[in-house]
Amino acid sequence: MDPALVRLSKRMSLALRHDPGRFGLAPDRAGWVPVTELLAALRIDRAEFDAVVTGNDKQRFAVERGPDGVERIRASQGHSIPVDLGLAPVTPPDRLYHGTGAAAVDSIRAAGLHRGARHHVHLSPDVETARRVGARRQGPVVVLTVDAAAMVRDGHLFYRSANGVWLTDAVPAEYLT
Ligand code: HQG
Repeated sequence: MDPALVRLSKRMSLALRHDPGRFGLAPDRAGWVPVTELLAALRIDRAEFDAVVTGNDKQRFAVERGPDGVERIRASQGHSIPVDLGLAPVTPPDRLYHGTGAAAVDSIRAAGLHRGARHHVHLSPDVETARRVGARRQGPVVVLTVDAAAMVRDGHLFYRSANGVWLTDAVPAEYLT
């Protein structure tokens, strides 16, 4: 994606996931904001907006018409503001993956995966995606394997965001290799 669109995608993520108040926005309980309000708040036009939403490498944003007929947008995952995405638990594949920086691995092996500032721990369906997520960190990337089948057997719940990211509350260390 063109660097200007990447910058705009990051501003949209900030506005929809982390700090809507800074832009004068007030997402509803499920995280939706009317598209016209977002355009006005970010002072962007519809063409730029469409380019980010459709050209997004990860399909981070969902756009739809709400029950009132108003077109709305939300981030499909990754919020730190309180939102209820309304996702139903789903059975994951037997194995999921988490990419991270080598510097975090000792701590993760001791304490398991924590959600940090986000609502959930984010897991990837394949090694390649996990590697890309981990590459956002400094230094060498480590991909950890999560025994999702064992977690399901032990009663842990999993959700899948609209853009295919697997979410769970926490991954205790015993399920990681
Ligand atoms: C690490 C991007 C030490 C964890 C990606 C990660 C993803 C620990 C960091 C989405 C730890 C949190 C989420 C522990 C976890 N000790 N470090 N016990 N437990 N960590 O960004 O999974 O571009 O909140 O390994 O594609 O990296 O935003 O999570 O490195 O889907 O759409 O703490 O963000 O999506 O970092 O990435 P993050 P993440 P977007």
